[in-house]
Amino acid sequence: LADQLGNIENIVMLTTQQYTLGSLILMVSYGACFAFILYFLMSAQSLAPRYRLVPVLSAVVMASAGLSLLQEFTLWKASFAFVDGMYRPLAENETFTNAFRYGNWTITVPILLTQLAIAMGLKEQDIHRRSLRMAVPGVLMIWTGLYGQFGEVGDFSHLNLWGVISSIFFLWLVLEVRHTLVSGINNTPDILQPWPKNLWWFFLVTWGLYPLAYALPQLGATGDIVLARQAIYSVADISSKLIYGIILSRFVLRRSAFEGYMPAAEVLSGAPGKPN
Ligand code: RET
Repeated sequence: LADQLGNIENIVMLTTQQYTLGSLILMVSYGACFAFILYFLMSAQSLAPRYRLVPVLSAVVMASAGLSLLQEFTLWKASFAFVDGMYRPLAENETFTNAFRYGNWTITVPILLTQLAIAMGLKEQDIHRRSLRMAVPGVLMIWTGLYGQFGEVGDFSHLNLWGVISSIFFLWLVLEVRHTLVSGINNTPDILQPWPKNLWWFFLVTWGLYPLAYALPQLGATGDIVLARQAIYSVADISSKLIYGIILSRFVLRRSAFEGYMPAAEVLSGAPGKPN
């Protein structure tokens, strides 16, 4: 196995507790995604039309990530068999892999970045240009990482080489995201200026968790590492998609109000001469 590309999940044995915890982490992740689809769709109503796509796109991300994590959960269940008191890999001839996550990111990462350009109140033309300029390094980062993550087992030269290449695209992406935030700050009202600044740090910390999860197998192919990685992915997924979506939605709600937009229901209840 050692000189063959593969994932550490296929060479570790898990205790019952580790196996159950792994199922649980994946279940909470997809459950949270599905639960928030409705939340995001509902929050679109109270926004000025130009910002409505922000929560709608979050709902799309939730559906897409939810399905992908449900798939990881199902795969987890099919990949281990309980034999002699331990959960052993390669049950039902299935090999667990996190590679499907990368497929999901190919869809969600460009969407998350587009949401940022819309939320920063850029002109339509700039939204298209900035989104594209962020999506290109984003997708290249994911695909080089996808190829690299097959080298988790054995010597780590494949993992590290492609990890470095992917990180160069990540740095490029970070610069493009910064550019988007800086151009947006100019047309963000003064009292809302802390939002893009805080978003910048939130972005760096939450997206920075993914390369940590990628590098983790170098600490050893053990059940604890497998579990720690699922936990890091889960925290990263919930923050970079779900909490990020909530932050952006609240930000554009304030922007809408600042730009004089009032949701239909409030216009009615606040109308002169009507009792409240
Ligand atoms: C990889 C490979 C190793 C180097 C780097 C990586 C970065 C991954 C990132 C992923 C972000 C994913 C998101 C998904 C949301 O749906 C590919 C792990 C730098 C930053 C935000």
